[in-house]
Amino acid sequence: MHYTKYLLFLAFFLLVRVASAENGYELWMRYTKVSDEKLLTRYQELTSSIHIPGNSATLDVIRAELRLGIGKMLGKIPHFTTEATAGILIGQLSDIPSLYAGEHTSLEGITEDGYAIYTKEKQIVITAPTDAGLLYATFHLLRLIQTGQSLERLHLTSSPKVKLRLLNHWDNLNRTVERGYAGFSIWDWHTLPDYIDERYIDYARANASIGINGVVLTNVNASATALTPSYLQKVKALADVMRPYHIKVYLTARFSAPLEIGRLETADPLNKEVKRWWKEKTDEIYALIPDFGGFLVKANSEGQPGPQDYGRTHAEGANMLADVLAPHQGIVMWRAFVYSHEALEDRHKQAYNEFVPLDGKFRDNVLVQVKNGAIDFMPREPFHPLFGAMPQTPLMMEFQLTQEYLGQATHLVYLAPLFKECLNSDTYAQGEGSTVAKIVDGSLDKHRINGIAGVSNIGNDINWCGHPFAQANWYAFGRLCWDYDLNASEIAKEWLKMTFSNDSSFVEQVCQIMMGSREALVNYMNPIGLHHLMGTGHHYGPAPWVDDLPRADWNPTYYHKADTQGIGFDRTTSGSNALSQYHPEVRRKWEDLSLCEDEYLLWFHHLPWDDQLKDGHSIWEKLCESYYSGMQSVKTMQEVWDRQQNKIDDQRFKQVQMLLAIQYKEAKWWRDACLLYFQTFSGQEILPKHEKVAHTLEYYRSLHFPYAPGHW
Ligand code: GCW
Repeated sequence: MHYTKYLLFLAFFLLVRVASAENGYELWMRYTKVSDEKLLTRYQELTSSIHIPGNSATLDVIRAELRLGIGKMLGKIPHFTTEATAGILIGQLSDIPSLYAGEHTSLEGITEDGYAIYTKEKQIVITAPTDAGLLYATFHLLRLIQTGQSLERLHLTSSPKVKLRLLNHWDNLNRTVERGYAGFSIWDWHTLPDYIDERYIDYARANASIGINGVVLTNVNASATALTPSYLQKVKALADVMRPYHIKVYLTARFSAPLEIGRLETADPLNKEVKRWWKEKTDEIYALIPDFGGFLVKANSEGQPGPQDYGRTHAEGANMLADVLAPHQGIVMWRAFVYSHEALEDRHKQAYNEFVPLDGKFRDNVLVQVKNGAIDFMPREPFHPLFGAMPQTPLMMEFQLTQEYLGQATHLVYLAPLFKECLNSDTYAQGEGSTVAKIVDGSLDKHRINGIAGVSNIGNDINWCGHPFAQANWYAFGRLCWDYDLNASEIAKEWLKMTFSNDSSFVEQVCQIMMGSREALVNYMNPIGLHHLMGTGHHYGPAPWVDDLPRADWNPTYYHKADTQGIGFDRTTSGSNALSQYHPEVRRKWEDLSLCEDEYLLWFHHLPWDDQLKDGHSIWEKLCESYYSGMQSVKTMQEVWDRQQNKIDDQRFKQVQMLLAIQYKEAKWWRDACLLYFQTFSGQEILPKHEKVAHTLEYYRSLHFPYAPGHW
């Protein structure tokens, strides 16, 4: 008897725990039951029957998503009918009965992938020029329900601002992920093509829900094996999964593939045999995957092979591939992340120097893919000078979602403000208002193709991204590719509601944590324009003292240039003059110390320790204030988070709580290690009002992390 009671108690306990446990797998597509009774009844009335005329694989996934989403949120699976009078009508204009044509059904101004959702009398009508638009509209409708919004008198239209909205996976064929902090690759190459993991489908759903329409499956540090026949079968299997979700697959092309898997003696892009090899390879791919997207290429960068190995230019390499892809409507995304082994030039300048002379020389199915900043995805970088310098070439933006330099797996950092800061920057390429966004979306220079890529932060961790809040960066990336004018805090709120809870105090408070998180990290890692201070190889933790790597520009000391006189990289005319690569209005602002924002001071200037800033602080004081305030912000994040207990499930509450504790510890580590080190040059005290540092500089210098993740 006693034993039975115990079992009952245990069962009850487990039930409660399971009920309040969430592992994050469902991302922002949890579709939790609507709790507001009034709203629930109204939603149920409006969605009880749905008519979707027409047949296609995409329409099938729309039906499946509605069944799942509405079924879970409203407790009633909608009835799919062929009655034109159904509560919801979803179809391309040509499939919608003529009865519904009229003023509201005009798709004027709606571009490919766009859609309209409106109320006509008592019916919700969803229409679009393509099935893809209908799919995006369906997710929009579900989002309205998820976030508790009214479905009455809808009248909205939406079109993406950018055509190619891509994730770049830096996933290797052995399933390690370069700079991946969320486990191993989600692509299980070994069991493909026969075994289709449910996860591939959920991945496609998640991407479609935020408008992502392309996926580069493989690392830019590429393996030619991905192009061999047996791997292409695997790629085909993934392409088949993605297709109904309007997602194209792309591959990275290793430039030396003709040598490695083609048994040719050269990979010279002007060689006839080489051209033929790529043509046949490309035709082979398209025979399997008729809508294959194209190739992403990292060439002559960090030891990767490329056209320069044969005395050819980047344009000659890119064009050779572009020519074989063109008949299939494929594209080449050629990366501008290059810095030469020989050049002693400031690394900031090298991509510009190599690529600007090639403007106008690329085929029209080539995009040059440029990182947001000239160094490498630092917590804060000024925009890359290539934006605005190659008007005849479509420049594709490359952001990094995986947090290589932003706390990796354990720091809560919401990246939408970083993305927007770059996209909103004014290049002055054609006078005021020539923002990076207008260059990237092709509107400034009238380009036919345009795109944004994000280096994925996805792995096989149960919650996909490692940190529960890293999911927000995947989400916000997709939403901003669709419309970069969306507000970062609105996106955060939308994501919080769907991912955690509609509780308004939770959403408000946690949104504040998210919105301040990137600035906090900049302060405790890389304040006032410092950059590249991280540990060698794995890039984990602070190591500003490193000065012994084989290439000068791999060393943190190359970037901060601290000495007893001062600190910072002089990129003005008295230094590397990297500023000369920007348009005059931009250059003048950053050159002039009275105009340059504090955020970029040490990025562009080498300044004496006692130099006075606008706020009255000396450089040394400002460094101290920033490092201490960054760490203090993390403390505040923790306090705010602690108040959210019981507003969300225990499991994710505790996960984030533990991760914030790590973030706090690491913020302190960055602060102490950097200040102690820079103090050896400034010779000045850390003011007594500040908490004492925990260890000696020798201690911080002695730390080693042989198994830090992401370094393969
Ligand atoms: O950010 C650096 C990374 C490398 C990466 C390289 C690149 C894929 O440390 O791991 O390689 O940039 O973008 O090519």
